[in-house]
Amino acid sequence: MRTQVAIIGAGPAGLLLSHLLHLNGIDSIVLESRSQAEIEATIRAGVLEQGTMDILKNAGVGARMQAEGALHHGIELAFDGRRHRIDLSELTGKAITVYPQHEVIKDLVAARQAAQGQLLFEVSEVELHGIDTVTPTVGFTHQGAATRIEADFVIGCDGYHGVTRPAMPLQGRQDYQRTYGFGWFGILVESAPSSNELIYAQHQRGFALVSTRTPTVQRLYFQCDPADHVDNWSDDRIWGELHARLENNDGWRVNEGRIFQKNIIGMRSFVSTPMQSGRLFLAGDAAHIVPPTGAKGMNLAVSDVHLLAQGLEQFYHQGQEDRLHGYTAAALKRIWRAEYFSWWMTSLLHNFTDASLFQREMQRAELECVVSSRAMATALAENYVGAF
Ligand code: RFL
Ligand code: PHB
Repeated sequence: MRTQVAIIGAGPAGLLLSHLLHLNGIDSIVLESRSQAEIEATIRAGVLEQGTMDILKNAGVGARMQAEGALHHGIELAFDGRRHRIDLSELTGKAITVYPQHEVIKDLVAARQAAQGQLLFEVSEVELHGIDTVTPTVGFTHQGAATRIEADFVIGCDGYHGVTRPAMPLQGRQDYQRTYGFGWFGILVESAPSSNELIYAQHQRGFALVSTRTPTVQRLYFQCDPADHVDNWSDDRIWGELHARLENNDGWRVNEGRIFQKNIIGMRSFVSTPMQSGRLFLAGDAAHIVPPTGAKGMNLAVSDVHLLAQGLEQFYHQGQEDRLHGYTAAALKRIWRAEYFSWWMTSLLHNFTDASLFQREMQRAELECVVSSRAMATALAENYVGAF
């Protein structure tokens, strides 16, 4: 098989890149290790920045997002028994949209398939060769047959556990990493929304987050031990924990409902540089991870591939490579900003078991500053909506 751009991974990064290239007349093949049904059912992100919405809209894949996504103009921060609204739109002129990542995936898969794009599911044994030449190849197995793609470029969009980052030459690599001693317990619930806006709660029992998916499905999270197991958490125990962390005596309550999914996710900050070597480029979670507190991961994946698509377009249509050469530097500006914000939101809102009494007071004082100083609230809002 021969193509211009071989893309590994059909997450938001790989699918959007393939679609953006197609709009520019550039041919690609996407290789995905899971099935179409699986990628379209995996529950992950929910918050899209305005810039992400604009990219999806301009690429002609935003119709359902605009019709079904919910525009949110603010978020709430809860601590010390009180809730404080951060008015994102008033402070920044921008808003966010709550539209599930797997719906974005469905829209992108439909667009690629409608354009007869080559999207191969359930591939295995993906191997990269010759990335330091101008004719890299990708070997893989599909439907029992060993196959090979010859391409001009290979783009690693295969997430944190993929095969493309380990294929990068070790010389000159620098990884940056921070792990947190806690995770998030996430549930999906059949109920009406408990709140019109997302609630980020800091509590002595640990962080909790009220988010939403649709008018009838809600997404809730609470800080937990990353080594804990979902089987240790009965529905009653989960509701007890959420009520304790989210409610006070103002009468507001979290709506209970049938819990139909439970999972535990770890939290880490991670950046691997450079994001390119020869004809191999990395985008999205393959190159960097943020803890979910700032809701930035998918938005970063979208902005990476937006930059890459521009670089590849310049290469093919103008015969110039400076955008591709500058990809890592351009992408990292936004990535470090999002790493900083996600780390800061995580530090502001979670319980750190090793925190001293002094550090706990600093955390509370910082929360007070954020909700009482317009300047600090604006800084949070700008970072949250992605106005940078
Ligand atoms: P993905 O989505 O991980 O996709 C990678 C794809 O590559 C496939 N793959 C391979 N394919 C072929 N060969 C191989 N060897 C392969 N190895 C892997 C995988 O099967 C997969 O389909 O990476 P991508 O495209 O970079 O997208 C990143 C986002 O998915 C991620 O950053 C977000 O989900 C993070 N995130 C959030 N981001 C936001 O912007 N807003 C949010 O509100 C938000 N909430 C979240 C989140 C992530 C969460 N979890 C589960 C970590 C909430 C949660 C709970
Ligand atoms: C979600 O709805 O999954 C979600 C929302 C906000 C976050 C993280 C996840 O910060």
